[in-house]
Amino acid sequence: MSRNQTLFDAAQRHIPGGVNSPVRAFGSVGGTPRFFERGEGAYVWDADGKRYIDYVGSWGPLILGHAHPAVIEAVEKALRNGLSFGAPTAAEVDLADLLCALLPSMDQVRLVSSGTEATMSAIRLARGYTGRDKLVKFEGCYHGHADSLLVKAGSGLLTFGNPSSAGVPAAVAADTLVLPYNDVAALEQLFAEQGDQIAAIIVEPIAGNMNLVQATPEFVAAMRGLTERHGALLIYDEVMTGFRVGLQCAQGLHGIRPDLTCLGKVVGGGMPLAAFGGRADIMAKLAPLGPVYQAGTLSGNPIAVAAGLATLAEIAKPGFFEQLSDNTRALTEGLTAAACAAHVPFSAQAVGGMFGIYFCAQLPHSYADVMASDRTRFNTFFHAMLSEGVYLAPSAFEAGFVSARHEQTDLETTFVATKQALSRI
Ligand code: HOZ
Repeated sequence: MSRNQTLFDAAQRHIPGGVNSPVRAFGSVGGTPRFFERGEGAYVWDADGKRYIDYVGSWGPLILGHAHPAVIEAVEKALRNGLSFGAPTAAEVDLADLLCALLPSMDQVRLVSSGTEATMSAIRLARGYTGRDKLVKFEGCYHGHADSLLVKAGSGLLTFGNPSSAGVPAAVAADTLVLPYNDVAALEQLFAEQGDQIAAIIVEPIAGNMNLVQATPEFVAAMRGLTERHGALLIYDEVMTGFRVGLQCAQGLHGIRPDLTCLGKVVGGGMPLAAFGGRADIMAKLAPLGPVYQAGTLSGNPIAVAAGLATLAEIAKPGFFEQLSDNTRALTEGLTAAACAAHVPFSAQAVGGMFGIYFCAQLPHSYADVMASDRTRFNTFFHAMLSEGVYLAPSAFEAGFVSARHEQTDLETTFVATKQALSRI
């Protein structure tokens, strides 16, 4: 028996489903999750010693690849001074300054430990600031696992075919208004009817939890215009897109200023660190300045801050995103060409270091479009790629990620694997 299987069997004894986060269980693709022992650059090695080209990158944080020397050095240096103080440190001031310098929409920022904490806190802050309860989110967008956000959500919920979670009180869910992504008319109608009760829109500006779906310019303009007109806030959940699609994140690409922004993944360089921030008058409502409470023992943890600062220093170097974007685009173009040659209905797109692949001929614009893609084909493809040594996200509903350490040879190996895999579906 493979060591991955032995470990998975053992894991299920004391860990629900054998995993500490549901998508890892291979629930929608079937088979045995890989237990990883090591990562270096673009590669990971599983418990059986098999090497994979990794297009998951810990679900996005590892934009510099695994074990980047500058990040490891910064972490080792910080480690020697102690793991946590539960008190302010100079490095977290540096990180806050840097984030506010990089994002024109951000006057102030608070560091937290996970993307879920960031979105949950931003929503509480939006409600506290506006004095309103209702929240607008979009079908297939995933904003972490806080109660009010687990309504028609993406990511792991979709792998089990159920976009909403049990255990969310009906009264809480009732304040979450869910609309189709990219549907301007539905958004206008909702604001016309209930605009004075809406605290905020929260959106993944480039959705990465129902595979990758881009917001149209019309949709972005409608979200900004309607929130402004109705006194609601616009929250950009850039946990996935932040410093992944560009140095000014998705909001830089869209050319707009959200009122609040949530960051995670890349900002922590692979360590548990996230952030939310925005306009000074809104952030002033946060404790200890204002009445909206939010706290965390490990918030601004010095080791995580060191990893985040080291990562941001690397990605801020001239040409970084040009190179990463070129590589990611070359990947999606190569995959598309292979699928075309194999006469398999397929489409793909890339934004910065993030990509989506779909077993359908047209790029999706909504949750419904993504659900219409051929998931059976994806599952067969996923396993064929895995056996060829290419690790894709184990779900048709997750975006993929390329790191700065993926080289031309890795792409070429991926294309050869793709050809093999497509011949089996
Ligand atoms: N929320 C992540 C995918 N969008 C999954 C995280 C994990 O399983 O580690």
